[in-house]
Amino acid sequence: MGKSLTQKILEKHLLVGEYVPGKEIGIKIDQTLTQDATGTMAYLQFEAMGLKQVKTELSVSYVDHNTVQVGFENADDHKYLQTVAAKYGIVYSKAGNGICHQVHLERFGKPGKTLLGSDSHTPTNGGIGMIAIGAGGLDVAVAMGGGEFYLTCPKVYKINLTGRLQPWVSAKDVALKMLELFSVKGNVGVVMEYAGSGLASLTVPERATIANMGAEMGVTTSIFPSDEVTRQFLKAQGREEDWVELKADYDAEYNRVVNIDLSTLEPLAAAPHSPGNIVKVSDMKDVVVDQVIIGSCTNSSYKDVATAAEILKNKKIHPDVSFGIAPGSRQVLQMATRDGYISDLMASGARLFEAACGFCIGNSQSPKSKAVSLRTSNRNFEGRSGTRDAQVYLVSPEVAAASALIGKFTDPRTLELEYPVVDVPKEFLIDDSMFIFPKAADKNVEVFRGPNIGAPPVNEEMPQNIAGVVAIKVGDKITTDHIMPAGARLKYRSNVPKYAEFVFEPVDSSFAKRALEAKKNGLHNVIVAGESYGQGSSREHAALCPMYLGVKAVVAKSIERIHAANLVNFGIVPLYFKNVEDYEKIAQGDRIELSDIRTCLKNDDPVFLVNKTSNQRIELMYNLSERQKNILYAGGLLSYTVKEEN
Ligand code: MIC
Ligand code: SF4
Repeated sequence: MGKSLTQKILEKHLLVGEYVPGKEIGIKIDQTLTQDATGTMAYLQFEAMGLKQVKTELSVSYVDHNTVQVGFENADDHKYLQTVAAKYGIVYSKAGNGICHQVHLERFGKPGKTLLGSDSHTPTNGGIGMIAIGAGGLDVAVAMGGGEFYLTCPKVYKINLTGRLQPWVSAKDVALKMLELFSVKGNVGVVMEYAGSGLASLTVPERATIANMGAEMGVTTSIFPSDEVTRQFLKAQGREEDWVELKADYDAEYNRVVNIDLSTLEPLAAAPHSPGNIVKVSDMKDVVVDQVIIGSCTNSSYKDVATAAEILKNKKIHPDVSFGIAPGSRQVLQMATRDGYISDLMASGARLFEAACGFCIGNSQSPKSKAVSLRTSNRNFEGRSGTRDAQVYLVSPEVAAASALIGKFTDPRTLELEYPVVDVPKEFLIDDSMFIFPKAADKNVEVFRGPNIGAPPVNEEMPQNIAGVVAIKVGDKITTDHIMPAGARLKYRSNVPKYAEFVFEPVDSSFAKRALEAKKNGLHNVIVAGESYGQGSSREHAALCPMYLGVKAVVAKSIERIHAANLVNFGIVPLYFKNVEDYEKIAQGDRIELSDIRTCLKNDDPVFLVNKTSNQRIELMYNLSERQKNILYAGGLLSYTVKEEN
């Protein structure tokens, strides 16, 4: 029987376990990436583990999320990242060089290699034929030190693409179609592997857009073969030597095969407040639009910017629309400037933003109250834009530009305009001067630590009994943006005690105080949640800060992959209801006990939650490998790794 491309690459990198879907495996990581918002904690943990230098083929530290620099905190973080990179042999990408996933695709992504990134959109580089996975910063720190990365050996779905996209329909619409088909939950442990004759017409940046939004489905990653299109892209980036041909065997078997005829797709949008709420743009036509922004790691390539510019050339955007554009990288910005596209956009009334995440993470460009905001980014969770009652829709650059022009949601097929076809350039403009390449790991570099940078907190060992209180009960689809808001709070990422004050802020701003009070009184805190808890970002602060507040367990109907791994890494036990109806038997504030939980895990016995307030006994399940149990006993991966080293 033939092999999928996923299986081929994973088997080549297998260090622990066997390639059996559903079982835990440990793989070798060739490359890592971090970004500033997760990076400071990842490197603080790298240091705390006593690791001496990076052992990967390449590790890059990007500064792209928080470049606003209100107050000293961001700039201090940047300097810390720069000095720590120099000390341990990591490439540093300065603020202004672009968004990690876009820049990595341009300059470093290599077909057939593995990439682990402390950002959930790391799978973007699946567009160039990598197994690229998002994880918490601590897992990335371990991988940088040469440790294997553990994941559940995935099921592989084949997405067979045929046909060709019609004019005005683009890669974003494929990504949104996938979300319509698969939704934002229930895809844990799956890799989406793209194949079929339709691939030939999709460029690498378009493939990257599709792989990028796989993150919203909760899959492990998405991957495209490395073919002639990939070779052309790498050649244009001056890196043809990085190309190898990679594809699945013709007789490969998959867990599921789904066919998509590209020629049948139409412009789509994700309506508030979930990337999985898919609507047809043609059904939205009378909706007035207040803000439009093109950018983010999903849609900020040269083609995206150039296409918008071509649509808006010699026209003015609607006077009531605030329209902005954030190119994905300095390469895109420089080329679009050289080729006149930025000037066309400026002439149309666009605002130019830095090549960074910015608006996408909600730390700038928050729309007005109740605004309708059209964005080409990948997440429209409630409040993520920084405006609680804003209605954010996710759309393609084509829909964004057309709607900015008309002032209403606009199906671009209705514009009296020929579709501007923008090809991938034969040669990209290559200027690597905003990377700082390490000389060799230089032990003498003094690491800069501003006052905002604290040591990562270490947890105590797991108690024999978890006894305390249900600190909060939340519903379904709670994202990490609900648990640990970013936006204006981002600047506290390196200061856990301060950042912890904002845990669950968008849901219940009294949570942190309450939890800390209970902890002081010797009670353990437990979180009770519905389905798909911890969707979205990889931010480990959504586990680390609750840990700091004394949270010992999460009991949920289901938990998303990266978050479940982060909980274990910070010594919080992820538990599931055996019968989901039991969710109703617990209320916030109930006194509860999970007796002998340590022994239960050791003996593989079921865990029971005794609700002392209502006198009920609820059976819980867990899905933990022996390695994960040992991490939990130690109180988290940091203590576990330090213990193992000594
Ligand atoms: C996001 O898009 O939510 C982020 C901000 O990039 C996060 C990482 C973070 O919270 O720092 C992600 O996707 O993992
Ligand atoms: Fe940055 Fe937004 Fe991409 Fe996250 S999703 S990496 S915040 S651009």
